[in-house]
Amino acid sequence: MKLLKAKIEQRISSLCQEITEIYAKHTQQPIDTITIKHVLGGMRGMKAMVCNTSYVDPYDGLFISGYSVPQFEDKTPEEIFFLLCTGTFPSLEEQEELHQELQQRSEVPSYIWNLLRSMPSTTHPMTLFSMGILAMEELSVFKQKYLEGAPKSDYWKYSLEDALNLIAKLPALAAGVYKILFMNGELANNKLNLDLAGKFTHLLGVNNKDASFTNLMRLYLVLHCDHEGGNVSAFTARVVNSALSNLYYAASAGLNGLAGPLHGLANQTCLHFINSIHEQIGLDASLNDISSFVQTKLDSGQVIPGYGHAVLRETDPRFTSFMKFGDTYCSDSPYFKTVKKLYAVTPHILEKFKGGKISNPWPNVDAISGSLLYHYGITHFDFYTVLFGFSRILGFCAQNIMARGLNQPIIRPKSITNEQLKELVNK
Ligand code: FCX
Repeated sequence: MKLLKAKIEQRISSLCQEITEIYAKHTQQPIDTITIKHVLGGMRGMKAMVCNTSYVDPYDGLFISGYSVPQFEDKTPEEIFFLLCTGTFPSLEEQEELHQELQQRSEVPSYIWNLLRSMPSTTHPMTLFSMGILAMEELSVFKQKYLEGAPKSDYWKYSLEDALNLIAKLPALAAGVYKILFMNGELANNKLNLDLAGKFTHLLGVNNKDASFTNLMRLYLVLHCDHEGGNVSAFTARVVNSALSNLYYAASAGLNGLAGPLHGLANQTCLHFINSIHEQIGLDASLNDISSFVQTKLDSGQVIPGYGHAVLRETDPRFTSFMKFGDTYCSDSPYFKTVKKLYAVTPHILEKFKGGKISNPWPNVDAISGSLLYHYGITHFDFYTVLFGFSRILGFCAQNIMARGLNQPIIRPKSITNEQLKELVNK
């Protein structure tokens, strides 16, 4: 992986230089004010870390190295991983090198399958996926090199090794989890020379003759790859890796955060929500019926999954990107149609809810992704978060390769007690 390594090295060197200059001249310069709202409100919005892989604008959504969603939605997950790590799209030669690297590293050790098969069949797919990654931790090159006394300046190189080894195995691991839990458990040939999305759909064996399904998976893996540094899963992965726990530990931990219903699990919950509409009202529910359904859920204290966001203040461009795909390939799907109806009514209801307390009434990516997967025959909703996780690991890896390259220290914010808080506000 000579070419990828050289590009990352270049980027690290230039980012390091910038950071060194900023640090030397402005060490004590305030860039934000920490208020009580930040301290008691999940630190949302507080500028407290650097992340160069991506940035989320409240209105224009995700940017990867300056490229907005419409500018990268037609790329492959491999190209996006390259972009996250290096800040540039790969040349054809760089793409080929990365493809070969991933192809060579794709075999999942057999003990992982034994482990996953030994779990109760009621285990959540995300648990198996996270366990599988955690159990591969013994393969960590970083861990080995650290024990051998590798210099700090080389840490990112071993993180890169771990990243490639891990990412290469994700199609087989994710498809294997699905097959073990929902099919006959027999695993297909993982040796075929395919890209990440193609390999996943081939190994999954659901609808894999339909090229548009593989295209959907490509888009899915691209759109969920990263969402700057402060979201629950990426931040968790960063914190864990900052203790120099290797990328397998960090990715597994990040996935455990992604598994929450306020974060990645929302895509599963959205499908349950749509199903309840279909069961209680019917496939052809009118906009009025859907409005009443949403209002009733809100009145009973429930969250409307797929709507709202901690950072975004407009319709998530990732939602829009999936909408374009749905209009082209899934326009007859009752699930997709209900997503569109929900989009027509929900923001107006949320805007008024609790006297306008909701910061963002617009849909996020989770409001639509599952309806497209369902259309292509992935009907086990609880698997959807695994696919979110598969994609988000690209971001975890890139963020932590950068963090090690920039020699970022262990993350350790200070907590205070109520007593101390009272003293501070009464000063
Ligand atoms: N339905 C009902 N109430 C909602 C809501 C929704 N979709 N979104 C926000 N609210 C409520 C909050 O619960 C809060 O009420 P409270 O003060 O009584 O507790 C109030 O509105 C203000 O919250 P707000 O500041 O707008 O939002 P937060 O930053 O606190 O929370 C999330 C952001 C994403 C957690 C919230 O909007 C939510 O729960 N959405 C539904 C779940 C979801 O779609 N999650 C996926 C998000 C994302 F895309 C991802 O991480 O994958």
